[in-house]
Amino acid sequence: MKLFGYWRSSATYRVRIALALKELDYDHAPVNLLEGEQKSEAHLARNPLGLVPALETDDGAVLTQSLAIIEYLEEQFPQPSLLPADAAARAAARAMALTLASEAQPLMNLRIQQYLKNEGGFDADNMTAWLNRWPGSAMAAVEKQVEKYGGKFCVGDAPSIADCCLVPQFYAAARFGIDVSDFSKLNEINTRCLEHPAFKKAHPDNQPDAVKG
Ligand SMILES: N[C@@H](CCC(=O)N[C@@H](CS)C(=O)NCC(=O)O)C(=O)O
Repeated sequence: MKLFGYWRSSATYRVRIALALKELDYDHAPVNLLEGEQKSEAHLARNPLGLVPALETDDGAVLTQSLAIIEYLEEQFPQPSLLPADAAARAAARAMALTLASEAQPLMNLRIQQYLKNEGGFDADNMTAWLNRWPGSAMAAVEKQVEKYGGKFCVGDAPSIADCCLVPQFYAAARFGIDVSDFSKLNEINTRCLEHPAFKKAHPDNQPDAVKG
């Protein structure tokens, strides 16, 4: 398999965590977002939305959308499972993943921040307020869900698709100044995940295209 992505992209990071938890090998194919490579003809052929990640499978299929890719990996490589056995817990894990991937991260994406700055006249303070208001409130909702379903990880005591989304969201929150100090359960789980070997392997700093310093 070949993963087209970017070291600091949250959505790519989610897929890297899933691949690492399932101990799957793959090739890295960096797409440099700061140089606009996501809008190149070659990448648009992979993903017409002009976003990363995209996963090329061993059969030559090219998959997009991080959660769809993780569900594909789950179906093709079921063990260890990233979905809880209990149906309600499984729905909770998917709900947390969706809240982070569709309610939080899209509102802090590069193209959105560029639009707010260049066409919306946002200065640094407006941007911080936006990020805390929208992605921050989605994270607050996940804190409540984790209070109900969480254990050592977001749902129960094993890493799931929800943790694949939580850790990249924390990484992005730190980069962009979202205050996470009220999210005590999420902080505890994020810290535990960061000590897990699969999450370490998937960390942005440990990627071949990482820019040091
Ligand atoms: N819903 C998509 C989101 C993908 C996405 O937003 N990717 C970002 C990086 S995390 C991107 O490619 N941004 C490029 C840009 O904004 O131009 C997924 O989960 O895969």
